[in-house]
Amino acid sequence: CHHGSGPAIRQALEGGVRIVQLREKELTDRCLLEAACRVREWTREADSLFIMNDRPDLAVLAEADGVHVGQDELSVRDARRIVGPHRLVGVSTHTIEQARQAVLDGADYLGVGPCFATSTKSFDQLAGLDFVRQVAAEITLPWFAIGGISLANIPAVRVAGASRFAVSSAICSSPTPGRAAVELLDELRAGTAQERLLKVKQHVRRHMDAGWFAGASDVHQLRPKTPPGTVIADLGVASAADAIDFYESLEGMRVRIDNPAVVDPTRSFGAGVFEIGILARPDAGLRTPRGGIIVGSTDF
Ligand code: TZP
Repeated sequence: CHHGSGPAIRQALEGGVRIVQLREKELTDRCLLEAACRVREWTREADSLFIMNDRPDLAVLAEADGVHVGQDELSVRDARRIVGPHRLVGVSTHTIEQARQAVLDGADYLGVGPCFATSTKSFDQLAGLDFVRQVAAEITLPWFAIGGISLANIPAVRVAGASRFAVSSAICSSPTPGRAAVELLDELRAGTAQERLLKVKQHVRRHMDAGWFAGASDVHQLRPKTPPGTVIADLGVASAADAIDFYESLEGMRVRIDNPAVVDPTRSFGAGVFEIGILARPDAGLRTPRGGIIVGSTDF
């Protein structure tokens, strides 16, 4: 950390971070335990969890809430023998086989990554978002996407299925760790394209019989040109990145393919996305008994 880990941790806690993992590779055992005891105090004051990296023995001595091990550290079972049944044991996983094994070994949560290249830790292979998708489809334990996570790529990782994230450099390498933490948490709360799509779907389902809905968007004027059964999802004013994100999540849903979909982020990307929606992605899997449905952003 630019500031030593202390200030970054305290500022991150002030910013709203609710779990801190102490990961210090260079300290002597004695200094590491002292650091762990300090982090324990700060996290306790902030009503946050404290996880000790690598060292179940120090997790117990520092009264941490749990310990996190990697594939080269003590196994989940051996870590559990030291920390007991009431502390959390988390494990880093880089393949779906390791994730399955972690579940069998009785881990409480998983780290899943690296999602992106990172200088914080070296890896032979990049697990990437394919691994995130595999875990999202299969693993029901809590899990955290990790490795190169930043403000910019959180939406992509969420679309891949992650809802929890662990970061190091995005906070610790920031000149303003507290602000970085706030921005990351805001991004998490903002809601994903997937979640927005779900809202559209729920709305459409609730109004199946109504046939279609009109919103204020220009794109609604184009309705006569769309094939019957078209779903027009009016995103309101969205950034181009949001629109693409949303559009990609339509593809990611793999729902039943029946009807055309038009994604319309008004006043930002409108015409372009309209074309993509009509020409390249004629589906949303939403069947309407009578004609097209237009979902206006004011409707949900
Ligand atoms: N385990 C998998 S990736 C990683 C660890 C410890 C590094 C995460 O750090 P950063 O800086 O957020 O990429």
